[in-house]
Amino acid sequence: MAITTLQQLNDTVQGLLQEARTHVLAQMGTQLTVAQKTSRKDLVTNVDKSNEDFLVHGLRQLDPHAQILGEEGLGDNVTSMAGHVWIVDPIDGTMNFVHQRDHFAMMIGYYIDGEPTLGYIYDVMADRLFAGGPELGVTVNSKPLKAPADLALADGLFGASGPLLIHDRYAMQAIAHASLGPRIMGSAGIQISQVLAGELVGYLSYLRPWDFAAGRVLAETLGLVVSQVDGKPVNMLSSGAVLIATKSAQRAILTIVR
Ligand code: 2AM
Ligand code: CA
Ligand code: CA
Ligand code: CA
Repeated sequence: MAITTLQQLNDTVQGLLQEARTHVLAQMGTQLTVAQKTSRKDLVTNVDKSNEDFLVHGLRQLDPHAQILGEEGLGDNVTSMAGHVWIVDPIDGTMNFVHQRDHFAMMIGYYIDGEPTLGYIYDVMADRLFAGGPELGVTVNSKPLKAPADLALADGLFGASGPLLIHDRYAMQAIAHASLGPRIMGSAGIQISQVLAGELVGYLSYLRPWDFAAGRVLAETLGLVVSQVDGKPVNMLSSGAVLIATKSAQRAILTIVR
């Protein structure tokens, strides 16, 4: 079937992710191959690679002229956001995947000429798929998701990053103290999905493009704000501290960091 509308593309990508989930669950029943990338805390498995390969090939069929950026390097060497760009994190939370067999996500972000267009965060074990974008709204397992309330930092749980909280970067201990308490999941995708669902008032972490590409699309669609810690816009092709929060929580956090 030829894809002519964004809704059809959205449906097809959700089907691709469900198929990917089936493969990942099957591979979890076999011995994993685990390797270190830069350190003992930075892992990659055979499933990260095979799932990226599956998703990149699937997206390539849907959108043959697009550029595809994948964490494990099986896509293209993307240096510009011009045209159609897909950004893929095949397994977000690889450490959780290896040690917990839970609390990991697949993520895909789609940008057209730099404009957030479609986003997907799939909590694999919970079978909870967040999907959509500015034109279509956001759904969870195909049911419309309402925008979360504009809670203040003082009235919500704060999604922290383990390393940033331990080393107190970006005033993270003060931010956590000002909130109802910090929560750390070890997966950007899971924590961003909790902000989307109104379960966290914000999330701050040092992130690479594939960690926040999907989340940015979904968060902005729901009236949440995505920025650097100085309030400046994020750049989709660089890494840095990224804040995803309600408008009220963002105001409080920017003041604390400043
Ligand atoms: P990953 O599992 O896809 O690598 C907690 O570790 C979160 O931060 C996960 O979402 C993880 O994504 C991401 N992450 C891990 N190491 C990172 C690094 N060195 N820089 C940025 N993000 C990282
Ligand atoms: Ca990784
Ligand atoms: Ca990631
Ligand atoms: Ca990953």
